[in-house]
Amino acid sequence: MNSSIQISARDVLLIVDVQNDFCPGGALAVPQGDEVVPVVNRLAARFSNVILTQDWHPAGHLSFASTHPGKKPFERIRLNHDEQILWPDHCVQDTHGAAFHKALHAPHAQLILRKGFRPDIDSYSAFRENDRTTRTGLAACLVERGFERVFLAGLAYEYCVRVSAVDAVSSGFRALVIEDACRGFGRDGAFEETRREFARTGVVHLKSADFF
Ligand code: VGL
Ligand code: ZN
Repeated sequence: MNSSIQISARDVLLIVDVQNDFCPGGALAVPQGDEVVPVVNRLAARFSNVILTQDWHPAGHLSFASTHPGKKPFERIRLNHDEQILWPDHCVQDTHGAAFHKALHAPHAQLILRKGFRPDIDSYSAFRENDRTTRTGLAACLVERGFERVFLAGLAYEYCVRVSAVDAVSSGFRALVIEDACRGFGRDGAFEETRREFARTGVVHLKSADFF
């Protein structure tokens, strides 16, 4: 049994990308992605400080396969800074797919951090875009607010949750991922690789039961 977690004023819950397109029926559905919603809702009710992230791409975004003639979703292309996986069009600004799941309930959320809005840079992380240099401003915001621990939940475990958690640590925060409040695609050993990276970088794993 883990000892239960005491939440303080220096803690923030970061709810990552609980949007229609990442849930069953969406354009880039994470299997059972919608199952995080009740878990996240229960957790959010425990935290005074909640921040939501929202993947928020313009039409024709660089990460969309449809932007690259002849390319198909899930193919990879080489960019100056990195390799880019090409995704189906998803989370296009101001569409139903980009909206939060309708049962997500965190009315006291204090900030909605939109990311991936630059046409030519993808952003998995809530802290730093995929060129790894463009900052989103979230770290400065959390510092100014006096937060020390960032608890993470949401979608997708091995993409946006993973990179946000690792970047939280490299931005000077403690990062704690609430595993059963996340779902991922789970291709090719991605969960194991993510857990190894968490172990290496000091990201802590928790279960939602640790809060209740
Ligand atoms: C995500 C792929 C593309 C995520 C966002 O939220 O994990 N994954 N855009
Ligand atoms: Zn995206």
